[in-house]
Formats: sequence, structure tokens, C-alpha cells
Amino acid sequence: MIDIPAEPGPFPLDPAAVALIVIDMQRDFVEPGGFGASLGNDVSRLTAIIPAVADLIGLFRQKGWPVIHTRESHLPDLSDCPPAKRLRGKPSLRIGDPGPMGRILVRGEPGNQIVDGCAPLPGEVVIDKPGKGAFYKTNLDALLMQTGIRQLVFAGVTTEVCVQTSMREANDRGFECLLVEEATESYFPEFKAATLAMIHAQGGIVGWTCTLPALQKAVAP
Ligand code: C5J
Repeated sequence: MIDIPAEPGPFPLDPAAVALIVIDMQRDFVEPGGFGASLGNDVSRLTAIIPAVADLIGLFRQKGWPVIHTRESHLPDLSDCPPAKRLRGKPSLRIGDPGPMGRILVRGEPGNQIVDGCAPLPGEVVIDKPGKGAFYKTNLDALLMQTGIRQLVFAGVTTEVCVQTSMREANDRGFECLLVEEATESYFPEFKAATLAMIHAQGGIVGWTCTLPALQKAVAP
């Protein structure tokens, strides 16, 4: 075990049972012209974390620890997109509409690709998920069980939506979860701060958070 300085206390990282899960670092959320921007958000806060996420991915690859990527995406016929999701709010473009990067949030479209700096390597698992949580209607749980992974280090966007939802799903399934603070972001800074606080409140009710330098230093040879 490697003790990672974290909140609310040290995270006991098990190199034999840990994986990194990078949530939805796809163009739809991080670049102008995608789903995030169609909802009226300034995406620059999210673009800014690409280097930190890339460093974290690089650390896991260097250690030989698994890296898993997710994308929020729907089938081209939108049969996996509930009308309640598609019709919510007043976005400039709805899920499935053609936009500057292809159809919004649709699998295989340019906007649905993971940004270059965080792109998966051949052999790394990519989970396409129709919901906010990474476990909903995916094979992630079975995959983690098969491979003996019991700890998930989280990164990606957005902190209070898909990252937090996935972390809560993982926590309920018995995984130990650690969120890396510089490697996650929200369109709303106050929502990120609140999410970090609520994750490690009450003795780590959903898990732990740590800084990227703390993790890098703790696992250095
Ligand atoms: C959102 C996500 N915010 N990946 N998706 O709709 O957080």
C-alpha cells in the first residue's frame, strides 16, 4: 500500500487493484461548438485542465496501471436517449442535432471523440455511456470485477455531473474512490468546490480527494 496524502485522510493506494477512470474528456464538453457550449457554457475552464489530465494519464501509463476512458454518447437513432434528457432546457442545439462537430453527443461523431491530449492508447478500455454515471447501462462493473480492480482514481468533466455521479455509483458498489483535484473541472467553480467538499465530508462519505502533486510525489520511485 502507498499512502496518498488526501482529504479527509490518507488514501491507501493498492498498486495491484487500482485503475484511473477519465470521465468524458470529449470534444462535446471541452471544445466550443459542442454540447457544453450549446447549453450556454464557457468551455475554457474545462479546456484548461487538459494538461493536468494528460499528466495523470501519463503517470498511470508509466506505472503500468490501467487507464479507462468514458464518453457520454448516444446511438445514432437516439433509442438510448430518453426524451426527458433530449427535451430538457433550451439549448441552442439538442442531443442528435447537427452542430459544428457533427451530431451533438452521438457516438462516432467528431465531437464525441476524446480530446487529443487525453486520447486513449490502443488496448485501453473506452466505455460509451448513455447516462451521467459510468455504471448505468455499461459493462464497467463486470469489467472491474473480472480484472480485480477495487480502487478508482477519478479525473475528467464535469465535476458535479458525470464525475460525481460515477463516483457515487462506484462508492455504492464498494470501490474506494479518489478524485484528483486539478484533473477535474466544472463550468461553475462553486459547483466544483462544493463537490470536493461533499465528497470528503463526514469522514469521506463518497471517497477521498487529493492534489496531483501529492499523488505524483507519493508514487514516485
Ligand atoms: C454533462 C458530463 N455535464 N460529462 N455531462 O452533461 O458531466
